[in-house]
Amino acid sequence: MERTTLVQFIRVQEKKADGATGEFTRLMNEILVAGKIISLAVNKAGIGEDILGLTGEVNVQGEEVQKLDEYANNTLLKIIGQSGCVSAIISEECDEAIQFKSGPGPRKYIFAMDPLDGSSNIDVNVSIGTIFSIYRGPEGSDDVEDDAILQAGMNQVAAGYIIYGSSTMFVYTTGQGVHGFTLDPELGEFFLSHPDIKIPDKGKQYSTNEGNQVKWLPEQKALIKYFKETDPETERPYSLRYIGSLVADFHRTLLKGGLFMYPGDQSNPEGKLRYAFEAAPLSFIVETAGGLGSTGKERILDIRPTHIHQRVPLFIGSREDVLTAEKILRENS
Ligand code: AHM
Ligand code: MG
Repeated sequence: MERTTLVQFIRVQEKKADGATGEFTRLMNEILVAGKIISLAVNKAGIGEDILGLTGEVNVQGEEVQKLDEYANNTLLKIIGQSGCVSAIISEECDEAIQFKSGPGPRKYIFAMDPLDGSSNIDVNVSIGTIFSIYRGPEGSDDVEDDAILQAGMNQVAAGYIIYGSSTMFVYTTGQGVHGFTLDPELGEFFLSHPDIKIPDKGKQYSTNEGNQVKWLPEQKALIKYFKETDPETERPYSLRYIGSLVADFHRTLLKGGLFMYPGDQSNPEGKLRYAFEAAPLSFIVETAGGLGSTGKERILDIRPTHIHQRVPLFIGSREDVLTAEKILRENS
């Protein structure tokens, strides 16, 4: 059977694009190399490699840094930074934007990443992932202004994630379909396994950390109550599925449909998840697949962040389920 590799797929897509210079293909190739290196490290965590556990440091978010977090961050920074394709990288693990002022290539793009999301799950063999997002930057500029770094999600050129699960998958979009590739561990190549993914218009599952209920606002409590009620016409009650690893929860929601939520609450009105590293890239993917990404009040992709580590409430998934959530939240607030 003839199989399409990720490299072949990206090359063919680029050929179809008007005015393509090959720069984007080069950047994507670098991401997939970094993805393979991180995948290998995740698979080997715990055997011989000294990369399981905590580094003893606390990151900019105030969370304990896992060794694998640091490893993934350094791997991506090095490979993408040296590629000559980017003028700046913003990372969930780095306080400030990192600028690349010299080196080969036109440094056309700005790269945003959560190098290893769901890191509290590393030590317990639960799926984790890398999330990335690509914006166009000011070409050849030596100083990338905040304006170029903090762009609205709808300006994304591409977004994707790599899930390190029972298999490793690379899922990405440039706005022309969402495509998934599975890593063949023997060949070390990603092969097209999920072409043109479409999220079901409505699902039967909701996904949230219900342990936070006591802190939730009344409208969020009303929404969860709705999903638990019995109504055969709307296929309720919904099932609850929550892994606590965003890439894994999102991947399931994308393939099966339903609604993932990380709402704001009394102590954290903006919720937990970050706009640039989590909400915006996953919203670009879900919208391209036919779903929606919302704060509960407005479209995620329309927001222009004001700082790199800005957080935002997130309601993401099947179109009908997100619209239902917006309606119930509105009616109860
Ligand atoms: P991280 O980026 O520090 O790994 O944190 C984000 C993770 C997401 O993967 C997940 O959706 C969320 O935190 C889970 O949070 P909680 O433990 O509050 O349910
Ligand atoms: Mg994260």
